[in-house]
Amino acid sequence: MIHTSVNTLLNIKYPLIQGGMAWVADAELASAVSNAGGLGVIAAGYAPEEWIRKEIRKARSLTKKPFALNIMLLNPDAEKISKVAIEEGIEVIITGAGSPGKYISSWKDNGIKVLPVIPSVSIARRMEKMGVDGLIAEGGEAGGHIGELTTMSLIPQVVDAVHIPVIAAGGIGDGRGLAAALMLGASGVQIGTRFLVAYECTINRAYKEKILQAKDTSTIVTGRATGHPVRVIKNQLAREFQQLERMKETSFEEYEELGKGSLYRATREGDMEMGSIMAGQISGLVHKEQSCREIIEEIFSEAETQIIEKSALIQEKYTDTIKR
Ligand code: TUI
Repeated sequence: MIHTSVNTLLNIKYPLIQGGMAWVADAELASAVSNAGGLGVIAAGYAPEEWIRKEIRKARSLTKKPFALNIMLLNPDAEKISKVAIEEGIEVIITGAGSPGKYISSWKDNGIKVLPVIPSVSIARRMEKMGVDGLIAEGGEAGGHIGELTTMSLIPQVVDAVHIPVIAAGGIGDGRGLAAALMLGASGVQIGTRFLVAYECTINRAYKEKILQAKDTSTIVTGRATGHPVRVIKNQLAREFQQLERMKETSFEEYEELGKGSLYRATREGDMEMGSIMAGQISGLVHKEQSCREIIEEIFSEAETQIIEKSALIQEKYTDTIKR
């Protein structure tokens, strides 16, 4: 069994956190992941306060296990969402796209564990000083809003810089990815893209088909010029974003106008041309639909096999001829 500090910290069977994907991660997905032994996550994203409260209550009715709320800090309503989380007795808060500094004391006072997503060593250090419980270090292979570094370079550098558990995210989609993340020093993984095609994931059918059909080069990063780079599957909207970026005079407002509501259009309405199909580079590896339980159990059994096989290579004194 793969058992780390993350199992103990979060009181879960497998050190795996589901990605907090906005307009994707609802009560149904979160409770399925938690019931399967991972940490399910409801993503607040840009959703209305009442939707968030309703999903938290629904998840409580679907699982007795802990689950998290992901608060995307670019949302101007983050303060209100923080209040909802406290009122509803959320056990774990994951933050993205900003610093949770001003909320930490009230979250800690309410016994909430805090795990920020971070894209660099300097931000990791700053958040450790704020008293967070662990860090989710996310490489640019991930879908959605991303940082500059790759998972391979980011994880070991963050692990060396801090004394709290580090969870790896970005580009991890199977047991090999999990085993590699553990080798880099991570104590767990956060996986998003693979759960997009879970039976319990309620997004539009067309979105799932895009992931199932994706290949290694299907995603691109748009919005670097705005300072908010976002990884998406290529489509008409992504091409229009790229065109705007080539025209230097394009204002931030023009980007915003093109992006507004685009994630909802893709995930819920199935608009595959003018919707924003956020997904990670590992989409090319995701070929089959499964239940959350099948996904998680397969990932962990594959990682265990990988670790046992690779250590057998060493024990057999093949140390200088490792070819696999
Ligand atoms: O947040 C994400 N991924 C996301 S959020 C999202 S919703 C969205 N919709 C439209 C446009 C943009 C986003 C879709 N995907 N990942 C976590 C993440 N956090 N990646 C990078 C960061 C991050 C970046 C800077 C965290 C902290 C940070 O700086 C904090 C500081 O103190 O400066």
